[in-house]
Amino acid sequence: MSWGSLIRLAGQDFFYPCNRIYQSMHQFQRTLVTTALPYANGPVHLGHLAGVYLPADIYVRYKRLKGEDVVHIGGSDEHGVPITITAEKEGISPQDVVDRYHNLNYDAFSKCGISFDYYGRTTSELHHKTAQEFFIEIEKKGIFTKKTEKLFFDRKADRFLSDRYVTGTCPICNNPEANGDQCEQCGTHLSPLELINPKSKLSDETPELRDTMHWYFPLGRFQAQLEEYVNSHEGDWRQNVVNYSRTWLKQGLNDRAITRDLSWGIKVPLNTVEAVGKVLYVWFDAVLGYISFTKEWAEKLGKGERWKDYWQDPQCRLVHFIGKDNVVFHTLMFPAILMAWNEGRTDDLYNLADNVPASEFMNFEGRKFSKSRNYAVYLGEFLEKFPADTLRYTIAMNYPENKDTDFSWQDYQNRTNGELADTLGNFIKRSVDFTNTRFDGEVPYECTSEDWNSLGINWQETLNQLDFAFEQFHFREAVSLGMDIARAANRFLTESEPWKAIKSDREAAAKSMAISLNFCHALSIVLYPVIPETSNRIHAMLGFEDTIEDHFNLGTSLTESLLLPVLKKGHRLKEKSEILFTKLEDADIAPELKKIEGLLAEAEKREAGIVQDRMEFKPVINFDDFLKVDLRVAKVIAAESVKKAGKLLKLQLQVGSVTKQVLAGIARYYTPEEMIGKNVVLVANLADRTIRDEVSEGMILAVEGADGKLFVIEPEGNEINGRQIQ
Ligand code: B3M
Ligand code: ZN
Repeated sequence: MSWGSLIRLAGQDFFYPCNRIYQSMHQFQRTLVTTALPYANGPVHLGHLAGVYLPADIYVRYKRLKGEDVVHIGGSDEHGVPITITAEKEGISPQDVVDRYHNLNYDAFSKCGISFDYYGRTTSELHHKTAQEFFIEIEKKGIFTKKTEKLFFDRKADRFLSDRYVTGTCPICNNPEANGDQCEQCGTHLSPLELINPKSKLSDETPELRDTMHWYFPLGRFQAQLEEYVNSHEGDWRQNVVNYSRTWLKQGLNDRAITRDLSWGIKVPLNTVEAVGKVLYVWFDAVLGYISFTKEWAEKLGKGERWKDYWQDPQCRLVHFIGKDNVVFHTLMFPAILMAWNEGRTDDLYNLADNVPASEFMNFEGRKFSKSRNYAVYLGEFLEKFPADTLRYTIAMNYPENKDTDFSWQDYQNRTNGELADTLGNFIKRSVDFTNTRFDGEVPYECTSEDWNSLGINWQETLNQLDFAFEQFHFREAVSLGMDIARAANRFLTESEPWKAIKSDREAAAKSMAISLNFCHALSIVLYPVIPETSNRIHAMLGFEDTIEDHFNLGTSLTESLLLPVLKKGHRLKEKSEILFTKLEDADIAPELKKIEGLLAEAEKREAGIVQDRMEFKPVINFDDFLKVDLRVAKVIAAESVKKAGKLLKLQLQVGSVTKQVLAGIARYYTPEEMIGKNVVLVANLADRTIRDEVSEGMILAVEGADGKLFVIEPEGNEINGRQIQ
């Protein structure tokens, strides 16, 4: 594909003519990159790395290479109910929990070369202050609303129970262990009040309903502004990001409670009776963490006001790297909070995100990562056994940009051995070794710009494509292009056979080596955003005393480093080469494969266990009882998702001459479009039920398969619509 694009390599602009499809409308002077703040409630795994931290790191490293002003802010999300639940389970304080995982995750990221400029914590004083300032500003403007609601209260524990602290039977699928916010079995989002037989997780008692007042953020007030904001990014945001946001916008935005009755969190900063015992909702504070951490970064630099250049100067581009499950918090909720701050002000106005490159998910050996089932490879543990760069490379090659991808040990081994060791590593080592032994460790020839095209690839076009790929978040393409260059260079060296040529035509051999060495250098730069440690080792082998980072910090232009060969005749290499990548033997990954076998066997056992449980049949009913159930074949003639109940589909069923509306908890497994036209089995004489203000006039039959996935039962046959099932 040819991208006719604008390439802005530091200091120089190249306009590529032809069909230029990308040119930033806005010329930004600097970039602020943020990465989702992982809950300090567990270790980060490879799925997190793939979706958020590695792509962000590749992006910021590339921008630094270009000499751009870029700051990468991340940190731990240290509030929220799951943290207090962990603390209670382990009998330690929430502070202990967050200390443990903050340090663990920060270490893992550092080992992985994720280059944060600052990695903060939402428990910091400055963050509490910042979040409270936002609350006060919005409260002062009268934007919040207050509502009194009935909430479950545990008398024994003497406290209100947030959603996660209540469990009970799911009204949709009868799962007896549904959570107050969601039923894990059918995926329906619930409110604790919808649970049948609610119980407190703290005391196992039946909680009582008590009145409690909370502050609400009226998202709907910003509906029009948010629509305009999202629409203005159609085309430059990923389609999934626009779609997720639009789904919410279409449903109409509602008030969201932004306070909770909890002791762990940021106190509501008011001296009123109402505020006693209330903290800010974790998502309200977490997104503001990006701002607080930028302030802390600036303070650490000794330039306290510098954070404003990144948040309040429209010349700064703001980019949030997140996973797809966090989209609306970053495209609707956070922007709405900032809009509320900005409203009526003329100074200290905040920028809204320019882009939100949300990833899809990377699975692990064909299944979803699951922290609760321990089906995961944790980053820190991985890096105790294997090097960071081979992981970074493999993950970049499987970047879940617009569809879910998979990490497998086999793929990791293949890429390490075939691509990194045999292609890249081998090319570099052969180039350096041969020059050392045959040319006394000196670049033996002065390459001309013509020689620079010897690989048979259009170099300028390749750089152009690379720039486009890095800038537009197409990281898989960027790294693939890098590896294509390595392949071409390796082929060039093999085909030019300097080891033979040197006997008859020393100058020809010298030329091949000089070209090869210059491509070693180019590869070290091009691949630096993905494999920075290796790039620096190549840099050292090529005889540079500094690091690649120093090089570019001192203002070396990327254009000069790549557009023409830079290693001049006579440039001295380091005397000794090193092996860049150690191949992975089958024996190295065998224990890992074994571990997965164990995990999969466990999962299967668990699933079989579910089937086992079901063999304990319900109490006997007599035939007449059974005959009371009227099962009919029905056809789905219309289907749509249900407002406020993301897991429900509203189906219109044709049953003979009658139509019925049924709400089914299957939205996670079927799109409305997939359902239309299907034959289903309907319990046609079930009493009506109202769920989320919608009437359901029956039920359709489905069966749960592996991983809790529901399959709708689809009867086949001719002219069976409306027929009774017997
Ligand atoms: N901690 C949720 C998550 O880790 C949340 C992200 C906050 S980003 C401001 O998925
Ligand atoms: Zn359920």
